[in-house]
Amino acid sequence: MTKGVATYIASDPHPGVPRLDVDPFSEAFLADPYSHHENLRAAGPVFWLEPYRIYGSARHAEVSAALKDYETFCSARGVGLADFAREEPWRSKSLLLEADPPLHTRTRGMMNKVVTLAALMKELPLWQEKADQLVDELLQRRSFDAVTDLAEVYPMRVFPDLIGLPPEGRDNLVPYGTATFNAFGPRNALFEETMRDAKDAMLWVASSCKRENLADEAWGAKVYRTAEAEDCSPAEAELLVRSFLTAGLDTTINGIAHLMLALASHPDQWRKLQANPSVLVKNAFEESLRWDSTVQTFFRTTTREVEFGGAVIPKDAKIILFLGAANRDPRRWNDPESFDVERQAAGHVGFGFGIHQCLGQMIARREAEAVLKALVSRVADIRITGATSRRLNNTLHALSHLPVEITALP
Ligand code: OVM
Repeated sequence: MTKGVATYIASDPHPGVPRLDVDPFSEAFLADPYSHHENLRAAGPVFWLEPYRIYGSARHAEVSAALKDYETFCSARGVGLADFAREEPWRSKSLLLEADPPLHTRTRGMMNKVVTLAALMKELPLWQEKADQLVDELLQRRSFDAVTDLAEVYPMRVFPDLIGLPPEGRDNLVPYGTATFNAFGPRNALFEETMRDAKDAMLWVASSCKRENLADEAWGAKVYRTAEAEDCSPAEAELLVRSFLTAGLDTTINGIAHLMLALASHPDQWRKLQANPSVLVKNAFEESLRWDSTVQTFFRTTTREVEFGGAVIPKDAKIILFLGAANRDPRRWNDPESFDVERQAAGHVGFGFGIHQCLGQMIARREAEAVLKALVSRVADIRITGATSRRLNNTLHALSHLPVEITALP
């Protein structure tokens, strides 16, 4: 293995594979991925991206099929551009995200005993109270930023306590998540910037995963206790806690941010939701994840030559899966560009699909639903009052600002 620069040059694709000169990590693409997706889907079920010499897929059928076939499309060689068989990973591999069976079966099985609906249910009254309180505060102000004053605030008020993280230094969580998600992409300016900015955050995260720094009754300590009973070592438990810290904040923050964007920009859907919240609150969040997927891309690596999407992909090839594009594939969804709270959004791949499907999806849903319930019972309407802005990330579709005004229900 060589550190840093990969010396490996992928062989040319088979003649039948469409070749695209598209860079999905360019600023233009990252700033507005949806305007580029149709070009990718139209190219074919599978294509070759010349700038990185990798395969890609952007249609729902193939993206789901690749995610489902974890034996052929493996994760242990990294779910970013770097192939861990040829390049040292920038941090020790995640025992969940960057693992295959049988290791993944053991670690995920253990974590499924920590992340349970029953355990989550105990948190919900407090989570709702906190969401209600936050929306009451925002109603006092009327005008606020739905990203910095809501989406970035609410998960920080519930998630770190759920894990039992040290009270000091929690503001390191988002920079650490941002860095990890940038690191799934190429070594571009975003990557370099993120690695410079997240040095302290990396140290804080490493120390916060240690048993002695986690509150006794919360989920971090529960990982260590469950690990003992389930054949995972304390060293593995420490790394598994890291997965919570990495994947738990920047994802939910942008999920809630896009939910707010969806509702604020679709007043008709907001009215539908208000007319029938008991049915539509759950659906609205699911649809917002389909409509704007926080995690836009993940990669897999082939473990054998495979016939896929009418092409032959060789062994040891990287393939980028465009989750956000699959979620708006017209072959799968009617009127895919429209945000419709009544749509059956199940089957979207915003949480992935198959054995790696998001471990924290219940947490994400309960957070978003608590916010949505607080809004629906208090707010008459949400109006966008200024320019929406984004921050670019190699993996996440992320918002930085969404100025809005809300008015109270009579
Ligand atoms: C992990 C991890 C990191 C980033 C994302 C993720 C979306 C998991 O460290 O396990 O899931």
